[in-house]
Amino acid sequence: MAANRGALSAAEVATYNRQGHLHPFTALTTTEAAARRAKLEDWERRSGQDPLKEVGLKSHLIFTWLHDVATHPAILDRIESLIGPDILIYSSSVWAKNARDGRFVSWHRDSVYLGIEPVTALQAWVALSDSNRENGCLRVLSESHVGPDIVHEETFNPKSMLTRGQVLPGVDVSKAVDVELRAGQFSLHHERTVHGSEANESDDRRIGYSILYMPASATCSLGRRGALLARGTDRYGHWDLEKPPVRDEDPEVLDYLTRVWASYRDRGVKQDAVA
Ligand SMILES: O=C(O)CCC(=O)C(=O)O
Repeated sequence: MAANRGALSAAEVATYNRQGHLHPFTALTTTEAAARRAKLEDWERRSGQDPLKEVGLKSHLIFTWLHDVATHPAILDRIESLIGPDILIYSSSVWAKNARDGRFVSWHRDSVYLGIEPVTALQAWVALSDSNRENGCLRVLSESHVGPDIVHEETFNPKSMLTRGQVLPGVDVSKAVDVELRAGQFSLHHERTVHGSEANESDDRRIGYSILYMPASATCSLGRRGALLARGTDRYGHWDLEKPPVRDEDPEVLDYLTRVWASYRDRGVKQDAVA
């Protein structure tokens, strides 16, 4: 069996369990991150679309160059240290803020929408541009993953990147941490960790790619769902296994995703913070 070269140390695992987040780690070289950004921007030019809105649910099934990132050994090795060797990817999304476009992500908790049981899923956030305080980097609230359950209020603020403009009134931000990353680096946070980001006040874009991982043993309380086996074996059969992309924007995959999306909507179930 291949060595798990990027495994977390026992101290890092303890820190993750205590804080609910961990960074920075490196997955891509600066050149590799720039190549992903160029491909994304080429797609944006050709399609005229926002990747979060149009291909936001499972971007790793649509683009081979995002599937490569989502299944990168440097990320999966860390994920394996936290949830074991049998790893599923449920969703992945590109979060691109343009220079000074005023868009932000209010504080929210993803687990509220996911229905993954037990609540062990976690997200990697991979920087495809440098990401810092000025350009609206990801922010996390330390230790919020062990905090009480919370209810989002929906504001539908057009500047919010969350479709319903969810907010958490009165959230205590005294333990907020700026997740500053260079292009190619990534962070990890637990699905219960409250997170968000402020507007991009810089002259360049801020682009991140977030991927949601869970153990193959997890179930979904919202019904039968699809997921991609990223590493290990699925001995449980709780999820419909999705296929890795063989080419970009495969019409069959796009059709599959349209059907998935419609089935989620039909049930009137809020699947995700961006749904
Ligand atoms: O990229 C951001 O600023 C926020 C990302 C986020 O909220 C998420 O991945 O769930």
